[in-house]
Amino acid sequence: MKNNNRLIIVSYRLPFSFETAHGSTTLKSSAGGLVTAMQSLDFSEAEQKPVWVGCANFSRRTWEKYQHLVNADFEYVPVFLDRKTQQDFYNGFSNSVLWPLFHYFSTYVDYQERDFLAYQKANEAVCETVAQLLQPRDIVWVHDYHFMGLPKLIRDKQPEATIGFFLHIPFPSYELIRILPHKCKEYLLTGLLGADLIGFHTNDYNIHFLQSIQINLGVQHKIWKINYQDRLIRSDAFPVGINYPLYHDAFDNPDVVKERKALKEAYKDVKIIFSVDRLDYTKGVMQRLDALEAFFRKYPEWIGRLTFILVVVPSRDEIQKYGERKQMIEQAVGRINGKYGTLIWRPIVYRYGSVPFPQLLALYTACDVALITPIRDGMNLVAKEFVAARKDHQGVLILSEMTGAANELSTALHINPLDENEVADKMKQALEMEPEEQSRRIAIMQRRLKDYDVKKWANSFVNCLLTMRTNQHIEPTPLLSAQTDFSLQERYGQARSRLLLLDYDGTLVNYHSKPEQASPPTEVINVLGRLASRRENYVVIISGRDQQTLDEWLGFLPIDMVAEHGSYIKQQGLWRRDILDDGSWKQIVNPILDDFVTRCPGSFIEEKSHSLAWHYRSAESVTGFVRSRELINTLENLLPYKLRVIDGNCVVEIKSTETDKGKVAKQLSLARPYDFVLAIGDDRTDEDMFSALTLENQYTVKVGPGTTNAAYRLKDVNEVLGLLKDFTAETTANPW
Ligand code: GDG
Repeated sequence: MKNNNRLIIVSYRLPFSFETAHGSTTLKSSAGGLVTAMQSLDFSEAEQKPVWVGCANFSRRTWEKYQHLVNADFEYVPVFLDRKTQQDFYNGFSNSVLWPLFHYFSTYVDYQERDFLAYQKANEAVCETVAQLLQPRDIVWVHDYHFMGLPKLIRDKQPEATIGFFLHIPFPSYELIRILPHKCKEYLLTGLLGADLIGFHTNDYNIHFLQSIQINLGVQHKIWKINYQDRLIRSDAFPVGINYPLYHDAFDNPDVVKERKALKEAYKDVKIIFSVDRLDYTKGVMQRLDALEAFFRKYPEWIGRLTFILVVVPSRDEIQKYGERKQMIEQAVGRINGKYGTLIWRPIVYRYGSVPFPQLLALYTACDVALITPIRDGMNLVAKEFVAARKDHQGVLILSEMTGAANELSTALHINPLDENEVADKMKQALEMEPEEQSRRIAIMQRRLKDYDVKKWANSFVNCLLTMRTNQHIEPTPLLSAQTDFSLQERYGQARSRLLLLDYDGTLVNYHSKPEQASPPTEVINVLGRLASRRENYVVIISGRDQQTLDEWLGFLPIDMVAEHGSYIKQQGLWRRDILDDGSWKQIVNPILDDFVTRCPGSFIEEKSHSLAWHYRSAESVTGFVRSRELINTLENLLPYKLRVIDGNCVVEIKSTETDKGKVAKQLSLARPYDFVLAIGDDRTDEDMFSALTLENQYTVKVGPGTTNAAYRLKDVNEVLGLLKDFTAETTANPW
């Protein structure tokens, strides 16, 4: 990485540990996807040595005595947690709650309050360490589910810090996130929102995250950009790559060649199927063994003609679910070997323990088939490494469609890991595949892996993070009342022809739990009447309401009106329809809304000529909000019907895309050469109007808080009425 910002990596694990045997201590490298990815980065052109902060699984004394054994690529900073915190944080909340939940193993979740406290404590301890190291131009890159609270903790201490977060495991559907106690959800999601950039392996994970913050925190996004507490945050997909040349060139590495020769010799009479994973229930090892059994059952002619080399790397063995898994795997291996093996042939060669790099590469390059069957996997680097290693363009990859890698490795044989018959059939297809076909498939995948390798991944993440930082601060929309060098009243006073576009609900009158009761008070009628009586003024009420209601409430005033967001326009006393939509889509949408009314007590449907609105203002607030998110998700499938779903203020409205307030506002503003155009509104639909009016003499005002395209803001309905009254009290003599 070529960069003059120092990189501080934070991950649970440091890439090494110390092992003491027979009185001597040696350094042991850690295996695992994250470590592999980080160690593949090239910092030779970086101006400052990168720092790696992680939890120590060795004592302070060991570190002081043996830190000289560690390579000098990084400045390593271990964080020492007390044993209990470490245990509850790592084995507890991280690996008995987050890991199973995020991999959709919700029944494996074992939530304990003390573990969550330890998780917070560990995040705080790491935050302390990072805060002490942090210099102004540093980039902090936090990795994985162990430290989801960390970005916010760092941000609270150092508001100007540049912080990225990358999740190496799946981010599950919000339905899974719902399972977590409220305080955990809030801690984790607001924790992540402390970052400037949040990265995931796939778009699906990103969308799940965005839905979760919307549903749980009410935080919206606009095309992957989140405006949160006046900061702009981006969340996006960055599929992790591998160090392509390392794996590709290893084919000719003398140690690998030697090991491969030995393997080929040992297995010269059989085909080799290979797999390697950490011992983890997500990796689908049991399903793989079931599939092997199914394969021998279905295709007995293969008995005695293949060997499955199964390498399982120890992992998290203090957690019961992992210990159990080991026993289950070993029993299944014993059963299959006992059932199908002969005195001179064993179907499975099982190794429990990690293998050195040359041996791993020899296995990648000697095998005929790599069988990778996770039930869920954020990415899966093994699949990518296998493909990259095949410089000979031979070998077939069988890959679970439940891995993030399946998105990129399109010419692998994809399988559903639960379908043992399908896996068995694909094994047969792989074992019998012609060399040309193998080569064609491998070549396509290699191109992708070579183009988007680990360096590209890290660079695109860091560059995107730096860009976010540069564009970061959002100027909050200024309050009209706080303007010192600009007076809207003055501009109004100086203008000789004015167009006033005023939204109704939430702008001229406050929201009412029953919309039909929000009739205009005398104060509003008076102010509108006075404004409309000035010959320079053209006053238009631009609303989502229907014509009848607007007519009944305001029809006697000398003003024009726009109903149903532009579907009807009343000018010179006559209503005209401005839309072709025949409303036939309502037959489809109405039953869906009915269902939501039943499931959300207090909500109701309002039917208008060209739109349907589901109001949830009177429903219990959390239920209403959650149901509204569900409804929006459901309705998104209707977009082919040329419908627009508007996420309004306690209302979800469905209308034709033919017209909106923006189109009408533009049309009205162009009808005459006005020298003062003012649009005031409070809701999502008014944003169309604000975006459409951008000329110098066009003034847009949003009522209330929230992101907006408007140029100014007023606090509430009272301020709107105050402004309009100021206009009517205008004494400035018109020069014309
Ligand atoms: C997490 C996510 C995501 C394994 N055994 C040996 C060994 N390894 C190396 C492999 C590979 C890495 O460990 C395993 O990576 P995976 O991606 O397959 O799986 P996780 O450890 O679960 O990683 C995963 C990853 O993070 C990166 O974001 O892909 O979805 O779960 O590099 O080569 N290396 C050696 N001997 C072994 O025995 N030398």
